[in-house]
Amino acid sequence: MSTDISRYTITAALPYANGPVHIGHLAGCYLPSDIYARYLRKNEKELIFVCGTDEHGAAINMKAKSEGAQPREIVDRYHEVIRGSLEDIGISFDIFSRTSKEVHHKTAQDFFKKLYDKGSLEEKVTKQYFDEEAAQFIADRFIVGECPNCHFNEAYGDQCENCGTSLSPTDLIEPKSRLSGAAPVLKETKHWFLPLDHLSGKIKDYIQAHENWRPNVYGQCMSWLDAGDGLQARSMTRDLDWGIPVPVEGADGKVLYVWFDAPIGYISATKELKGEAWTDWWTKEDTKLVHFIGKDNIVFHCIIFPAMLMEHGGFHLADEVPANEFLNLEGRKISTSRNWAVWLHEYLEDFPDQQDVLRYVLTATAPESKDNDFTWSDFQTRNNSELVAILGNFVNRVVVLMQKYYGGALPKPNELSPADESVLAEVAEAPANIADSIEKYRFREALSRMMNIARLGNKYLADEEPWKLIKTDPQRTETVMYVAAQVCAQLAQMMEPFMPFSAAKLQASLGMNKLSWSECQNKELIGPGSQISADGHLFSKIEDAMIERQMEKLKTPSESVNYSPLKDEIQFEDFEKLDLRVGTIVKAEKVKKADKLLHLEVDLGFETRSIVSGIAAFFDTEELAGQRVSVVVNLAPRKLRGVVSQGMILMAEDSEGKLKFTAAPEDMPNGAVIR
Ligand code: B3M
Ligand code: ZN
Repeated sequence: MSTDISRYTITAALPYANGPVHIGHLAGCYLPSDIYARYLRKNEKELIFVCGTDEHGAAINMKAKSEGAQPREIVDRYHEVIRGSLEDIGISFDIFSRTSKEVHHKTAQDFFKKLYDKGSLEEKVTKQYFDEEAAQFIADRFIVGECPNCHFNEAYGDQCENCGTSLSPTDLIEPKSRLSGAAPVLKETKHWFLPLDHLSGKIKDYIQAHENWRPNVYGQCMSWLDAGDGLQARSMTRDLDWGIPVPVEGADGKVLYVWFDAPIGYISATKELKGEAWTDWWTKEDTKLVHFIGKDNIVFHCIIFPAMLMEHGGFHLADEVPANEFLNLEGRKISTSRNWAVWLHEYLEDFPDQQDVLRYVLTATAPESKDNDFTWSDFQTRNNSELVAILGNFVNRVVVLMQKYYGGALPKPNELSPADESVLAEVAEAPANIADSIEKYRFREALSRMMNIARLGNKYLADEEPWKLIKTDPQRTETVMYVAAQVCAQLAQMMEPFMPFSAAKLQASLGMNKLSWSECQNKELIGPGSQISADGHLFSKIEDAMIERQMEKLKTPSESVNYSPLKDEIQFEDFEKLDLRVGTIVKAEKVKKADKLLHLEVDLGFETRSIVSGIAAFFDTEELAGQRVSVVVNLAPRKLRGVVSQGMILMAEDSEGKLKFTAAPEDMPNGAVIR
């Protein structure tokens, strides 16, 4: 551990207050950051561990629209759900704030004003996408389209979550509004841009000074910096009615871009926590600033936020950004909209008092260097064959034998054998080995090293067999039980960062207090005469039935499914304007230079129509001849990539974005009216 660090500022990504948190969020940043914070506290370091809910931006608006609610109602609900569930799983924030607070609004506005007054922001009138049906500008998560970089077809207007690339809405191929589904039009609007292009030299110097960062982080940043046209200026304001008002003249109806205000949330939360002394934690060079995030947040924490801080001046930039990759669930990407997730609040209900099991499994399988997969069967196996069979079994045997032979009172050791000395030496070395891993943000490795203490204890008991020894050599047995108790005591201490609930329980059973990390670097952690209680039970077997129930839950949507937002109410007369007919596709071919479009010939009975449809990603042209379809036949003709389309095929879109035909029954003739 570096000696010239006076204090640590630890941040964990602010979860959007648009829904509950799931195991992906935990594995991504909340667990690793908590392990690190608990480790530093045990090392008696001065630190703050800050987080809170991210309450602006399209994510909140979309959720509000989908429920016909106001954004304020959404953020109030989910701030509480998230705060409570993270607290209940033991994430030990020093503050869990929220960006809708006045202190944050003021901090973010002052920050923006400083950049504005310095002339750091470029005021530009540009063309932005406008949803004519929803009558509002759309950006960020309001707009989706094909990513020009990896061709993921659900990329957002500000970022592709699949490849992490930061985007502008006009980069998207075939963008569409998530409010109305319509293709947006470009309209002029004024915004203030952070000139990342002019700042890229300074940003590159900053990144290159951190070659020690995890390869996935360093590599990602360098690839953006070295990409063809390099960094682009990015708008730091939006045309939205929910967010932090832009504090300058001529900005009515405009708010700060959520990714401008959100990272400043770490600073405003520090102000709440530390008052005027907040500057120690954000401006001093002897502060170590560590951002814990998921990989989709790298561009914002390593490029944009540092650029903002540089431009503002006076700030200390992040020293470490140990971003995790993604956690998948049963082999598939976790998806809130498809309810393919294990929700933290539901886990806590289904597995009461088993917080540490989830903490253990998610740390043991953490996606630290590559995406990883959570399966319920692995969860059960790790609990039953690692926590119960290795750690729990060892502790229980020591506690039971201590009761049986000595009524719980730890005996004085007699002469130590070489085997005893070796075990005690390993007990004393364990904290340094675990610290080495944690200091390198290798929490999986650190956890494994902690578990090795239990393996050491099991082997020692198996080798020494005190249950036999007691009959022939009670003196030797006293020494063996004393040594085994030291192993147990070290486990009780070293479990703390990873499994705080079980650590507290075991410390209580052993009649010991929390020790500092340095106090744990000893061969005797619990002295002769200590009273050890009879309760050594830490973990319970998880039965198949519990796992089957979880698998069942994955198959049934719950309230967490996000349905597409309802459109505004219309009159019957509006509907009557539509002319819908039955048709049959007679021919299909790809449209040149448009990955998603097919050019179809559709037999409508009374004529054959040419129609262009965005279904290429879901169907091969050869399979479409003869497909029955429902067609809107009185749409004004449109030219798409040079091909005239005289109508629209009606498709149903499921929560995964997959398209399926809404076809009429086979015996209904082409041209029949659909009403
Ligand atoms: N609210 C979380 C996300 O992108 C985002 C993090 C903000 S950290 C300042 O899912
Ligand atoms: Zn992409």
